[in-house]
Amino acid sequence: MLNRCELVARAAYVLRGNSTGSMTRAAPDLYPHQWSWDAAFVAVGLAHLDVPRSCAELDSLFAGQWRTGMLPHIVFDPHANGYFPGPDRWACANLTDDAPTQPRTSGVCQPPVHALAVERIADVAAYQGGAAAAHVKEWLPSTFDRLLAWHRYLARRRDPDGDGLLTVYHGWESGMDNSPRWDAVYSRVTVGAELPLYARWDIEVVVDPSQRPTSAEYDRYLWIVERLKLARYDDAEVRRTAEFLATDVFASAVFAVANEALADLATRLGRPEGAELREAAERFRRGVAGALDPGSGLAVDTDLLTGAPLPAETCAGFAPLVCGGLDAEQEREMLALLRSPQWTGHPALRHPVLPTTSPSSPDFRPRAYWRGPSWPVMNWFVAWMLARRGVTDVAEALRRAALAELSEGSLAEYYEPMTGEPLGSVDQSWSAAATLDLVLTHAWSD
Ligand code: 2M8
Repeated sequence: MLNRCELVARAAYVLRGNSTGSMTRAAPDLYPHQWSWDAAFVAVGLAHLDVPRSCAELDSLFAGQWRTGMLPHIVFDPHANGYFPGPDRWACANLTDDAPTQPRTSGVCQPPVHALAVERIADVAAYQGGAAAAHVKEWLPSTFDRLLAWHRYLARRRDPDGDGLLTVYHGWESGMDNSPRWDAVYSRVTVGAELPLYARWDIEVVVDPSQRPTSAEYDRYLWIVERLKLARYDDAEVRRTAEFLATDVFASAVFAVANEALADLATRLGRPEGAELREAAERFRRGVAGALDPGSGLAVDTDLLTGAPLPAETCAGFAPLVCGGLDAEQEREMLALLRSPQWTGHPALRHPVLPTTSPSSPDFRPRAYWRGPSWPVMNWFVAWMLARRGVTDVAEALRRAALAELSEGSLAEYYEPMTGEPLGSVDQSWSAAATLDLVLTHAWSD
């Protein structure tokens, strides 16, 4: 077990090792490119070490921003090979002028945590003062513009009817790829014989296939990519032809609170968009609160092709705790559920962390990627959002549990929640970032 100082040193070493100079690989072998929400989280970790490098991380990601404002889920490193599907399979710039030709990118997006990362980076820089604070002051105005374009893309194209819930076109967009949240939606996706052949990279790196999605799941992932390509990644055409179309309650909660952070930034920069952003924050907060399922006590996604709710006992159901919006009693009940034996209070858990699926659910698989393991990045993010909303006792309990899990030192992508066994990739960048922020923010905010 590493102590706090050793953990911080280890995390800094991992981020240094995964850096190509201006971008950080999400993981050394499994994910040799820059992923969107990973990059935002990594930038927060880096801020504690080197503020200009942290800003450069986000600049590198934003270099891949589409003309529509969409921030793609992968910005490919031209010097890295291996990962599948790579830029040739996505073929974005061949199919639409909205995609940049350089850097090459994927054609879907991920949860919009970026404005929250920028808020945190600005706070860390302000704490450090001097050159760090001066650097961020220079960097913020152009970053605000890029974030605004990203938020307008989401508000307009991913919630065209204004009900305060973002639409996703692929499970990858949720970041929780094989979560039981999406089982019913995927079960209706029929893979055509014309799916081009492919070879998976992930199971070359993670040799125990039970820790990764199945082949049948991968076929569907790749099939949806082909459907998006047929629609030339055009949002209206995708909606018209999609086989996978759902609301994402967790991404919507992220978006609510990210709009609030961006509105605060607008005020700070004297920009006129503050009211528009606060209105968006309220609209999505209402949308998320309205998705509460009184039966399970969790918020649920909706299958937009059938109109059916998608009940699942996953960590995404706690979305209202990320953004607020419940009435006082509902909030109390949701916090009690979070701490109950169904979740962080489950007696068999090694640490009181938040597993990705409830250990009491029939869907729970303790080693299977987003179907049960505990993810340091989720524990950190939920603790951070709770603390941001002033729910400090629950945030602190989660923070301690996350650090206890991480202190075995491999900074794994995810953990078997009953045994604490590290799973997936080791030296995962966002687990290192989580470690740095969980230890160091606490140190300076005390
Ligand atoms: C995982 O997703 C990628 C596809 O985007 C994969 O499995 O190949 C997810 O955990 C996702 O949330 C994460 O951003 C990405 C990189 O860490 O890996």
